Amino acid sequence: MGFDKKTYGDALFFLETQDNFLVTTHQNADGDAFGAALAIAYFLEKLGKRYQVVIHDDPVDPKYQFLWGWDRIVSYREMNGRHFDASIVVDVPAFKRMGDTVNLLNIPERCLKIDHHPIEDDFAHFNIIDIDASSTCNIIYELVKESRVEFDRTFAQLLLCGIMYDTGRFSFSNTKQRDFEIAAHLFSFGITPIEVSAPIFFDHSKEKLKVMGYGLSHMESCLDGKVNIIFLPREIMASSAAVDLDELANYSSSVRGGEVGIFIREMPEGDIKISFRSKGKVDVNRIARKFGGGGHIHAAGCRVVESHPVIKRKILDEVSEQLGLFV
Ligand SMILES: [Mn+2]
Repeated sequence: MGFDKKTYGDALFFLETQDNFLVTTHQNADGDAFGAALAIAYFLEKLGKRYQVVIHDDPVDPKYQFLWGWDRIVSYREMNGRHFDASIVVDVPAFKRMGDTVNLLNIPERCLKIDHHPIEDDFAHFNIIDIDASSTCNIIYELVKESRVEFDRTFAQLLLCGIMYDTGRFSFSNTKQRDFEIAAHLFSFGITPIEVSAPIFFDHSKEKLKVMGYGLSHMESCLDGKVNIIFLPREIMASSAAVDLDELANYSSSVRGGEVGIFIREMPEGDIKISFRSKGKVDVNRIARKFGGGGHIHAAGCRVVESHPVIKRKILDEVSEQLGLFV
């Protein structure tokens, strides 16, 4: 599914004619979320518009402080009921994924959503969705390209952050030739790959590495090794809730002979967060959606209020049903 230039034109018209923007993204913001939100902020700055980047997370993940504009992001808690005239929501497939910042979207008809996930609920009045795009930053690249604003080193840093994060440094199954074309252009502004990849992929707190070690050493194999599960119980999560542990999901699906990796976390809030990864035979988006979440065929997630053994059983039933179709 692609879309024509008219759609970009409509989005650019919206950006040019509105002012006092809220820019927001999903909770537990990741590299694409930060890159996309800040690239939009930078674009608005170039257009001479007023804006504020607000995210649910508190504190904001310091891992991304190398990015332009990081110090301008505020948590929802710091907002004190500020009013906005228009909203731009990036990388958010479903309303509830925004966390508390949904409370700031008071004018739905002046809400522009830019995303590369399949739509789960149609909360925005105006959508730019391209599910073929590897990241939301790809779509913003195309948008800026259609505008009167010139690319520069700052755009390059922000957009490459999202593209490199969501493609796993140009290696995940979603990676396309277009990503390399965009990257080649963006790298021409003098930024180097390591400037972006080092803070995102090669910089970990000792606390995080120890939790990852716990998760890996307690990994469980099910369905004849086709499914590998990493589980972090509440007592481990209590000390590491703010740590970005998403890499453990990738490790769970990297086990030789496995088809699906599942990463289950008992959250301090009382519910359970589940991340799915698939090598391709199993559509984990389908499974995540059954439990109120979503994502892509290869990577998806959900949050449920159930006990760990119960939800594990239900998920394994879903996976074995899908694998049965392919065995
Ligand atoms: Mn994304």
